Amino acid sequence: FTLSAMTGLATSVSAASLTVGFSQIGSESGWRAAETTVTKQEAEKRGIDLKFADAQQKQENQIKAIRGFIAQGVDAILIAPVVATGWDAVLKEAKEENIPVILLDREIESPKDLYLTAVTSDQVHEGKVAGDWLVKDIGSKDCKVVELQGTTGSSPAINRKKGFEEAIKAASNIKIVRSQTGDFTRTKGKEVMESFIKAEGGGKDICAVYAHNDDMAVGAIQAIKEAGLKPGTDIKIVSIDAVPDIFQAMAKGEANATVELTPNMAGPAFDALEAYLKDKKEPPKWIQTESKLFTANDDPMKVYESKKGLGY
Ligand code: GZL
Repeated sequence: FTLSAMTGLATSVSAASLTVGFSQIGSESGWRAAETTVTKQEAEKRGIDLKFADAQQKQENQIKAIRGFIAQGVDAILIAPVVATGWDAVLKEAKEENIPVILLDREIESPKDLYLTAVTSDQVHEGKVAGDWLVKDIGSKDCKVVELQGTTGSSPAINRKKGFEEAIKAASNIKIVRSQTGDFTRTKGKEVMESFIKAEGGGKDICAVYAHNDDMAVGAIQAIKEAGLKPGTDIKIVSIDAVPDIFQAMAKGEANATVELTPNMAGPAFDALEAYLKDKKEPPKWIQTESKLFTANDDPMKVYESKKGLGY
């Protein structure tokens, strides 16, 4: 091969590259920011032309962006759906134009023929892993838990609550006494935790916080410290995502456990899309990513270092 022939080959392949629209929820958490970074890296690696739209966590902005992608005639659409309902109409419009849709990191309640596949973790399992850790850590001690829920109506908020409640059901000594959404953000997580502390004897009656993501847990840690209590010892902290900052907190003894969620949903999504478009290979309706428990005993600063460069 001469160099020019090689370059020619390369450009001809990239000329046939795909154009994919990505309707992203927003940047409400460190994990979400990492997912955006990794999705752009995965597209770049494959020579995919990615059209990115940030919805600032509003479903109507996502639907507008999806309609824009359909009008542009993109080859496929990625959606991280902020909530689980209200997608049927716009997904039918994409289907009418034969534009395959892939869901990232959250499920929806629409009929499964309206999307090609969903790349998500098992969020009920995540909640169960978190609850099982707490049951083991607490033993037979009476424990009042406060819960910081994710975005109301989102599949992770619904499923993580369900899984955690399943895990603690048999432990009559462990009770969720307060539960409210912190919308997956640090700011809201801190605000809601402040109200829980006020309502529960200045916080001394609270034994543990279960936060549906690490960002809300980090907000709660701040509120607990400002109330003069020690997060990680006076009040146990268990959450989900495994973002770098939760490992820094663990290293300081201020957090106890997290369930890992990979920000790389796009890799499996693009692989399934290319197999579908090139060889008409139908993927399964669900591509599951794994969930791994990390605690303060797992060398947190080593894990923290390993997560550098992923765009958190
Ligand atoms: C879960 C994902 C959640 C993350 C949060 O799969 O949708 O959204 O756990 C993010 O950090 O806001």
